Amino acid sequence: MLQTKITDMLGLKHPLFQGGMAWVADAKLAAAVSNAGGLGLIGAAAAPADVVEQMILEAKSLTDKPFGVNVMLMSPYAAEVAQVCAKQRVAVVTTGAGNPGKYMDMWKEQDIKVIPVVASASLAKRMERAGADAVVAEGCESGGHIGELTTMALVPQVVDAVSIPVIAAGGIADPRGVVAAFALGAQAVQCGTIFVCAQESPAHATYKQMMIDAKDSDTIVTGRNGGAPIRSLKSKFTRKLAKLEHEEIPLEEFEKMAAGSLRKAVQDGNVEEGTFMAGQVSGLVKDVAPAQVIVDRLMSGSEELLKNLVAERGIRLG
Ligand code: TUI
Repeated sequence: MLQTKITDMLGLKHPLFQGGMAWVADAKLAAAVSNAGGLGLIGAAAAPADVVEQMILEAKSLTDKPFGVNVMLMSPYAAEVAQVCAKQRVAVVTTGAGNPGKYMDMWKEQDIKVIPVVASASLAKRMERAGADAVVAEGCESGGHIGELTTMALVPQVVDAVSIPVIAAGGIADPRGVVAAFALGAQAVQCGTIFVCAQESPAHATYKQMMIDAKDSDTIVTGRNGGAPIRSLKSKFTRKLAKLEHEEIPLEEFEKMAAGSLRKAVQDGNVEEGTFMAGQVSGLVKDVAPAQVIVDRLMSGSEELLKNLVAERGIRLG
């Protein structure tokens, strides 16, 4: 068993979070990951507060293990969702796409562990000062909304900037990535892309197959001009978005096209108008498997690799 400051803090079997992916990370997926010993997260994304509350209640009915909610701070419902998390006293809140400072006291009052996702060391420091229990340092290899720095550059600089534990995210989909994250100073990892292909994930069969078929360079970043860059699988639609962006069409027109495209990908498998968010490790995803199998493969492989790293890699010391 791999135990760290994060497994101690949250009472987890494994130092593994599942990403709070928009439309994908529902109650069933989060509960399945928590039941497998990781930390399942419900992705609130842009859902209204009552929908998020229903998902929390459903997850509570499916697991007695800790799970969390990811609050997407660019959502028009972020304030109400933040309140629902406090009311339901979820074990953990993670946040993305912004600064959760104004909600921190409310969550801490309910004994919720608050773990903001950061894309820079400076935000990590601000979050520590505001009372965060840990931070997720997410590199731009990730799917979805991303910052500028890679995981390899970001994680050690965040580790040096704060005293709270750091969870590494972005570009991690197998034991090699997990062990590398520990070497960078992380106390746990967060994986999103591999869980899109969990059997329990509600992602459309087309989305799962696209992920399995994807190779290393099959993701693309769109939306850099609008200030919310999104990494997703290359498709006719995302190539068109990228081209229009290059031609500098008005921002409103671009946003009109992008709006709703996440839902169309996950629920409808619509390749004409969908944005299939995915990380650069899509090429490492080989099959659809139960969450329990994904977690077990990742964590038992990581234990083995950590024990045998030097020998397995043919490295000679001294
Ligand atoms: O949030 C994510 N990934 C996401 S959110 C999402 S849904 C969405 N839809 C449309 C537009 C935007 C998002 C899909 N994927 N990851 C965590 C993350 N947070 N990555 C980067 C950041 C981040 C970036 C800048 C956090 C804070 C920040 O600056 C805040 C500040 O005030 O300094």
